[in-house]
Amino acid sequence: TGPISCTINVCAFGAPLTVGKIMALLPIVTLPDPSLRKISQPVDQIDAEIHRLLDDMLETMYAAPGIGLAAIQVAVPKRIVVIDIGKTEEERSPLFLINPEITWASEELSLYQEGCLSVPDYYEDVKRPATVQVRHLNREGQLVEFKAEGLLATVVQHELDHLEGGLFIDHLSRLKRDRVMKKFNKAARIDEIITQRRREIEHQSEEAGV
Ligand code: GNR
Ligand code: NI
Repeated sequence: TGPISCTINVCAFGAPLTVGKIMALLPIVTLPDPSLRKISQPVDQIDAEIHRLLDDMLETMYAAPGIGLAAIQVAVPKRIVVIDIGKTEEERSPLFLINPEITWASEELSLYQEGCLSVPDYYEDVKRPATVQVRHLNREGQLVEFKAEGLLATVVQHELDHLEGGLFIDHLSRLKRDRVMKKFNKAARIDEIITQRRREIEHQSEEAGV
């Protein structure tokens, strides 16, 4: 998953020039990785490195595919979120939230079936405030506010949970949460056994001189 560059020959004689952004797909951290429980730190300066991270996160989210992504999900413990709930490529309108805060939440609740790229193939209903007021820095570093309702309100809250080390399964009953954790712990154990066995086999064939 190296960087993807777009090289366009803009001059018939000169050397090819790389035009546009060079972007990378970042690996997504999944359960039971304990780093998902870290508290993310505020961004103090929105520089080129942050812009690069925002672009890479957006590409990673679209490729997954997902409608939201917090930086901690790509192993960066910073208070950064990207969201795009557009259903088609034409409807795309990415939101970049830096140091986001919920300044108001409605008493009215709404129920959505949630999923998470860090909890693959598991979906469950979660009840959250139906409408929220969100304050954040945008890509340009301006302090802005917007009101979110419907699916957007749910996704914003799901992402802000990630910044505190939270996951949507924390909103479920202990029984359901334990069942999910157990499934992912077991999958990780089996994965570890397979990896170890593969190393042994590679080691043996090296010794045999194959
Ligand atoms: O892609 C995602 N879909 C989704 C659906 C319902 C509620 C929340 C989400 S967010 C999720 C991507 C993700 O894991 N973001 O952290
Ligand atoms: Ni998530």
